[in-house]
Amino acid sequence: MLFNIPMETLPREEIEALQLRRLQDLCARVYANVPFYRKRFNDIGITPGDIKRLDDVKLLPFTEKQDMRNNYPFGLFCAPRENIVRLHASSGTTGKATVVGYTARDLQHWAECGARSLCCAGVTPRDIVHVAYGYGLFTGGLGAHYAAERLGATVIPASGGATRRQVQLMRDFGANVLCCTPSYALHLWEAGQEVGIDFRELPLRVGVFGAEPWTEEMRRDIEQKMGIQAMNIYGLSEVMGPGVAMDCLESKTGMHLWEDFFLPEIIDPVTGESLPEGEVGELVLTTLTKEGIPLIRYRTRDLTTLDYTPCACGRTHVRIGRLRGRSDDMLIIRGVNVFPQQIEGLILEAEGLSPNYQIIVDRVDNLDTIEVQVEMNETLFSDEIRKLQALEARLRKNIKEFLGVSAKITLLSPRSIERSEGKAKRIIDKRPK
Ligand code: DLL
Repeated sequence: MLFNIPMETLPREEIEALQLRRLQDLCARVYANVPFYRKRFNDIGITPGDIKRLDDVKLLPFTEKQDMRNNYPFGLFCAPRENIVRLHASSGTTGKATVVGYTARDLQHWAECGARSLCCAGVTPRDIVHVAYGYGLFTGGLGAHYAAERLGATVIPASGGATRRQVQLMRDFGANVLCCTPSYALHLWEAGQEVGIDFRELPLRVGVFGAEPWTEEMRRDIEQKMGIQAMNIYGLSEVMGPGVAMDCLESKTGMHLWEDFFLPEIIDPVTGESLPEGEVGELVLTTLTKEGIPLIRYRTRDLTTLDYTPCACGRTHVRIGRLRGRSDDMLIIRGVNVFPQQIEGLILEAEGLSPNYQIIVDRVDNLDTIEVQVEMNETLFSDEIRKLQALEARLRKNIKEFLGVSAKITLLSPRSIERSEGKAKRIIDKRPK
């Protein structure tokens, strides 16, 4: 089912014509209302009138998270403060928080993107949607909530925490859809095991999982454990929240990015040059309709690809590939680039290991070291020591062979790594800054 058939199947020329009109309007709006952008435009000698073709977006300067921080809290807002009806903010654990304001129309658009995204996952107005993303300044909870309401489904606003109770509520209320981070889905599954609830026997049919990096291996693991379709949803608070892009059931090979609202580009993260379709690079997004805090060429730091080939579902909007990681999450271990997801993939290929892991990076005698701590599942845990040692050696060998780094492997007993209610913390970097 599609939520907005005419828009989701708009032919490419029409999408691009709409994007150009909206881009021109956006440039005029920010030039008139946001001193930061006016100065940026003036500094490089362009005016909104210079945007004549869609490709002219490349004339415009990038916007970065630091620009939002430098203009904390409301400096980049493009609408009068009294027209802002909601604020969200990032946690701000490193530096100042980034603050995002939404007008009533922004919230309508966000709910539309979210409702389209839920439809991509096969969610219908008849479904009961359990939202276990955190509610609050984080966009996950309220984003999924309004998306499901817009669709006309029944929402259970559970938020994070009280995990065992949540599983009981899911059973009692007959939830069909679960929205949360993939790591929290596994935590819910474990809690189910503890209280004797088997997810495969519940009416739960689909998971709408995102907000953190995860692998195809993790998807298969969750699908098998819970007996559901595990779907990938992408979003970021600076740009909107969940629902910027979403997997569709028909292909599951990339997330449709709603191009009437966002103009995507892929660039080389080092040189800033545009990359052609299919090449991995940093996703850059321009918000075409946002009023509260529009962003021009926002550097997301997320690494992915663009795919304009037609999709089996009939939607014409571009697909972004599963995220390869954030450029700022990339570990450089003795000169070798490693993403946590690559390690996750190798862990989950090995039989007997669980998707609960942490990567500890340290520096000893001026050399970077890496330790992968990973929990065993119950079956492996009760196996003989010889088997455990063999598994440890195999994982070490695979990491060396495929990723080119020597890692220490530490197998932990089940449930020894602290569970998170939101985004899992995968990397502990102890290196001096
Ligand atoms: O995580 C918004 C969101 C909520 C998305 C619920 C999906 C579901 P932030 O806290 O600002 O917003 O974090 C955004 O999370 O730049 C990515 O690095 C990462 N991320 C989000 N979705 C995915 C995904 C929300 N599906 C940052 N796969 C983004 C991998 C993801 N990483």
